[in-house]
Amino acid sequence: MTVQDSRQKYTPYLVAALVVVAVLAVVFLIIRNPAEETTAEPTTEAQTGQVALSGDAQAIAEARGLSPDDVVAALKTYVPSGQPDEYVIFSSGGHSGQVLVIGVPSMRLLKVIGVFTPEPWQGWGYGAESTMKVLEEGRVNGRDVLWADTHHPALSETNGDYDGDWLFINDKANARVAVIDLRDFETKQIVKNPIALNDHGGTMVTPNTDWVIEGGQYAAPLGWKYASLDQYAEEYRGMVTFWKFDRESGRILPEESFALELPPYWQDLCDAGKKVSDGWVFCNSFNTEMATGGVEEGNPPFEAGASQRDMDYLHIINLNKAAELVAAGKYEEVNGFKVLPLDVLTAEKVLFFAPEPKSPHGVDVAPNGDYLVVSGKLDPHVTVYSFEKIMQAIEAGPTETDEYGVPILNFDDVVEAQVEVGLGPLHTQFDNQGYAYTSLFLDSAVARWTLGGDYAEKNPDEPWTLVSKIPVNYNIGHLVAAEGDTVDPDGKYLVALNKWAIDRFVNVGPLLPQNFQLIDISQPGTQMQLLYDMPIGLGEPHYAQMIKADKLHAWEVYPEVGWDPHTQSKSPYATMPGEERVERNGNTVEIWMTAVRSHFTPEHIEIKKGDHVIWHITNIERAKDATHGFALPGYNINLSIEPGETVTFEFDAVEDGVFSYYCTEFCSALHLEMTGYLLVQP
Ligand code: RUQ
Ligand code: CUA
Repeated sequence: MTVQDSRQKYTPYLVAALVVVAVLAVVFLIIRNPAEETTAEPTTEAQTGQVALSGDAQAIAEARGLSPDDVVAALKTYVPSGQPDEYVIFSSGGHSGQVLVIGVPSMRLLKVIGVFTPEPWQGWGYGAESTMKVLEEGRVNGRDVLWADTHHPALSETNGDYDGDWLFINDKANARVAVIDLRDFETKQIVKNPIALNDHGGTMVTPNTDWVIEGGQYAAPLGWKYASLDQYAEEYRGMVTFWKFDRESGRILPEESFALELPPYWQDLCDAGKKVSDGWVFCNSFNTEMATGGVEEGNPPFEAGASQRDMDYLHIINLNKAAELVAAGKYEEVNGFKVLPLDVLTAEKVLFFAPEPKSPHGVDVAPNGDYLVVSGKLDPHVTVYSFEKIMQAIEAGPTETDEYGVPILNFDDVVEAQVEVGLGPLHTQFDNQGYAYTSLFLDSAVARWTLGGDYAEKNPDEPWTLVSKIPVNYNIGHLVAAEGDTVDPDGKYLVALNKWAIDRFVNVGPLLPQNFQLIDISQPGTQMQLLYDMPIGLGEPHYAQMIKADKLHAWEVYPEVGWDPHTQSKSPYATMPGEERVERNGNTVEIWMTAVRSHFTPEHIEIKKGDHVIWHITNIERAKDATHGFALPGYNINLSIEPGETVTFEFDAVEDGVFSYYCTEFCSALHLEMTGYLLVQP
């Protein structure tokens, strides 16, 4: 069949299918939301016309019942074997306490990075000292907390753009922040917030990653102290913490970090200013009612008590000024951590409020740093603040304060625009065409709307207007566009992070996966196309960031044989072939071992019950992907030793017997033979 024949044969089917799709789309939209304008357009002929299917492909499409739109979506997401994806998503793993790494547009899961929770494949938290140290840093009051509610990952930035070096993520449940090194995609540090037990508005970074922001959530006395709820206004406080990040050491420096004491409103998400607003930080808040719940005592329940007022407060923070005050010693210490007290913040003009409607959630700074977008969960608008107007209002001197003396700017003085986008707006991302995208939780949709100001030059639509909406399935929380929160967004792709999947996948019982939906946003106007559904079956991710894959520069193997990933330098315990040995010193036995396809050296280790064992294993391989595992049954030791890595673990030989250790990665044809005996004499 010639191309011409196949086109001719395909055309009637195409036209029929287009009609059916168009009718179905209209019917669906009418049923779903009769009051709303039809905004999701069927794919145009021009788009589908690009696909000339061969006879085989057409037969497959017909047999599988795929519409022309489906075929286009498949072509846009398919990445052939051996080809890498164009973008990479770093997503929170939700309750799993981990980070998910996903390729775009294929939506292939590339890795689950062990962060707050032990992860067996990576040997994360099963004896390897470098991993145990990090998890121990995450202890809360001396107690192991081996899960987390991870919310917001933040890639490190240089001049407001992702640089592919580091990743940060917070644990909402226990107010912790983790640092991941993107040279080896391993977690290097966990810091526990010394003044708060939970957080939410973390992590976000300032444009050069000098500070990692961790905003609070549920107010409590700072420093994990007790105070009765009757004392809420006096004793309970909110907070935002600024963690100092040091690129050189790859660590957060707690001794150079500090927090702000804030009124006991529930601070929510934050974002760092950029370009014109560099040096400022914005956090939204709710429950400025200071509701304390207690339905059982006849009080309004939290959800009502915290939603009475029409306005809450956008927090506007002069971070540079705050850092100067800390340097000048104007702080107090809470649990050994520097905290700038509220009265200092007000006296020194570090903190301002702007009213924000109604149970706000999320504040997102536009690419040029000139506008801030706030969504009110119970308000169908997004409210856009002008940074310039905020500065003018601060300059003019606000006349009102809240009961803690924090100056309140006049709403009308600082608002640039309000755009009606739909029900339950939450979070906003940006693209390179002058559009903003807001997730609509209640509508289960993504709204595309136009920015005004300088962005208006980029597209023909009226500034500050809703352009179109695309339905998503279902109950979207965050959304992520390619580099969509940087100074230079890419557009192209957007992923909706949907909380509910309902009917999208095979029934796997009452606990359903979440649903990541990939959307093509490359075409202007009303043409957004849903491309792909990816189920997430290990926790509820919150936020994610999407980086151009070529900005990442991870190692293929560790730089030198004998590498310690924790210090990112050569380990003092690096063991080269010929240096393998077992040394006894009193009842301490120290083992220097190598691993290579397909043996461990030594293969026999004989010790006595009661010995203390210090064991080093170096994977001397230089070949890409030549990872060896190491399992020591009975002692809960499980390692992943990547090419070049040296791992150390210790244990007391409290049990006698015969323990066959073995490699847990199918590394070679003789992998099953990669084993040895630890003999513990009674
Ligand atoms: S938020 S609930 Cu990022 Cu919408 Cu945590
Ligand atoms: Cu090494 Cu299997």
